[in-house]
Amino acid sequence: MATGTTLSRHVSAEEDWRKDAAGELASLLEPMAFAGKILAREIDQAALAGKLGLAGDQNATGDMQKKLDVISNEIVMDAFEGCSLLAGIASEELSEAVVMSTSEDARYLLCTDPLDGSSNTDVNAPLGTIFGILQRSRMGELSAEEFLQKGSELVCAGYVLYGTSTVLVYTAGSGVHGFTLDRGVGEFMLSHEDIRCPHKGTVYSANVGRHNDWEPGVRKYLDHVTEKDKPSGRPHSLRYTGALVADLHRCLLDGGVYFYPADPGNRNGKLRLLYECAPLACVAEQAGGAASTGRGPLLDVMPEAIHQRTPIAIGSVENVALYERFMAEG
Ligand code: AFP
Repeated sequence: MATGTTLSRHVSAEEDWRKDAAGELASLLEPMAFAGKILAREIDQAALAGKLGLAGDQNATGDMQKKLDVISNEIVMDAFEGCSLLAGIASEELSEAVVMSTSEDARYLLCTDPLDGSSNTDVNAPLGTIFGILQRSRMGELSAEEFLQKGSELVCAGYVLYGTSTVLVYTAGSGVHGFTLDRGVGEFMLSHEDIRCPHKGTVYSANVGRHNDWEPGVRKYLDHVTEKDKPSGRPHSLRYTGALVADLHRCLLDGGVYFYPADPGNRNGKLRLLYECAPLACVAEQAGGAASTGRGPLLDVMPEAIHQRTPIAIGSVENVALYERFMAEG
């Protein structure tokens, strides 16, 4: 196609998403794409607009908020104002889920980390936005419990990666597709159709500075991947950006694994289940990859609280399976 394929053109072609939902996918993805375009501009200009540094408050889970954390949350919420399909939003930056539309059409829920990788905001390193869309199990007044669904219930999930280019990646259950922002026309253009995660890779992403706090099985996994063994392609290479979205994107395209295990300071892991790990696990599995808590499929975990944390290993099937084997052996 001479002009390329825009996100909206691709989504409308994917409208067999659910027979009774014609047009709903577009109505849910467009606001997220718009938020991604605005955020790409805000991040690009933040240093010139005095928007770097700390905001001065903590978020719901005790993280010190950066100015861009607050701005990102506002941009995502503004983008969905007036979206009659969205009943509510659960966000890393909000202590409680917020009601959006009370329309009888409001059958969907958004779980989001508006800015993943906040430690990178002031050093021009990668950042991301993570989103997952659930369906309501009932209508009427919204309750927080409606967000507590397994990742396997997600009907749409994805991320925006603000890196050397800005890329939006999503799945609605029919594969994983990537769109690169063409700033000249202000459109996300199809650039990575049907992303397939390599079955195995030779890259791992982890905060190895914490390895002394890791349980024995994880330490043995690290020893294994750093051993010299040319036939099996070891030692593997460490790539760790400080933004899960960026490290996962690499795994999806080149193969490899990202892991953030539990440690004494993070007994249930650091990453949040509902709006970080579950949406990315949905994307990874749809791309032919895998996502685990280290002891079982991450998409099977039933959340008990909106800001619940979980250990995670996500990426190529073989790398995740090997990580699980080392954890099982202890
Ligand atoms: P922030 O958004 O608070 O920077 O956390 C980012 C993140 O959730 C994930 O994107 C990174 O891979 C991981 O945490 C970095 O955590 P460490 O700084 O403990 O390695």
